[in-house]
Amino acid sequence: MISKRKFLKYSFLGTATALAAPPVTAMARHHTKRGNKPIVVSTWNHGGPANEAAWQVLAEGGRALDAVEAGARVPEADPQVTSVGYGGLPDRDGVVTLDACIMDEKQNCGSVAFLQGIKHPISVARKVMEETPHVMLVGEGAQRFAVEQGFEIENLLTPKAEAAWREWKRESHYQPVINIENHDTIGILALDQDGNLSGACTTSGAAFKMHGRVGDSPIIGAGLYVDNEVGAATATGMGELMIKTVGCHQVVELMRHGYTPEEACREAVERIARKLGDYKKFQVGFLALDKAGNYGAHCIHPGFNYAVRDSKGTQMTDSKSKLG
Ligand code: SD4
Repeated sequence: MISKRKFLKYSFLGTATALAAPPVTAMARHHTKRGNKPIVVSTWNHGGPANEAAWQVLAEGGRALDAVEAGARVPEADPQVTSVGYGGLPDRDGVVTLDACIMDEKQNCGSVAFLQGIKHPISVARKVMEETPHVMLVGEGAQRFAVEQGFEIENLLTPKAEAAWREWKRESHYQPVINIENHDTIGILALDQDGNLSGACTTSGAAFKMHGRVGDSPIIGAGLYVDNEVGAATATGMGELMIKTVGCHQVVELMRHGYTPEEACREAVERIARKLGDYKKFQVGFLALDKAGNYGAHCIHPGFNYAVRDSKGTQMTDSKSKLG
């Protein structure tokens, strides 16, 4: 007897194959037992401390939404993390501009983009979600809203980030670097004791980007997506590739059709590779968590890693990659 889940998976694979998608049936799986909750997963080495903050919330029976916000705030406040929040590398004009979004188990979401001078964009994104009828605020409007909500305007450009920008300006050569210092955007996904999922994503974006550039991280469906029936996904790397393929929405939809989190992330990378001819120049990493607490990742180039925290403890895992 073929189960309904398997039937859906294989019928979907049949359709996908007809559309030239290679089947991904023979992959190694990061399958944990059903019902591995609570659990939190997040991108890169800075995911470790972020997960610990999230775990404090989850272990006490708190909500996944509170957990992912608490976790995302850790690298946002850390001046040593040059890709998120305070201390983030600026754009070409020397201005730190931040992108973030958050999504809960009820399909609510909030987002800020091109936000300046506010250390915790993830908390502003949550305020957008909870205190406005909108999903996304950008730039000066987002900053004004943040101030109205009690956030302080601060100088986010640290001496370290400014020095890196001055060094970059000597040549002003814009070439995205794969696995910059082996840490990048934080995307964090949690499943709480009640079995609810939430996610958050926050970044200073691509270093030395054009002024006004917005990446995938604040775009629901591109840098983050949560569907409480199925699972959640987040992304890191060159955001333009995730926006062009609506990557995280795709990962969640693949899980809906029976792909494991790792298989779904792999297929999202494969789709980028099939559609975007210059994909080898960039890094992209997807990380996914399903409703049962199974997780997995996939990326283009080796070097992307992620942190997992559950009742068994903390672990860092290197993602499998398409190349290398
Ligand atoms: C962006 N995905 O702005 C984010 C940041 C990042 O390599 O991960 N950059 O495209």
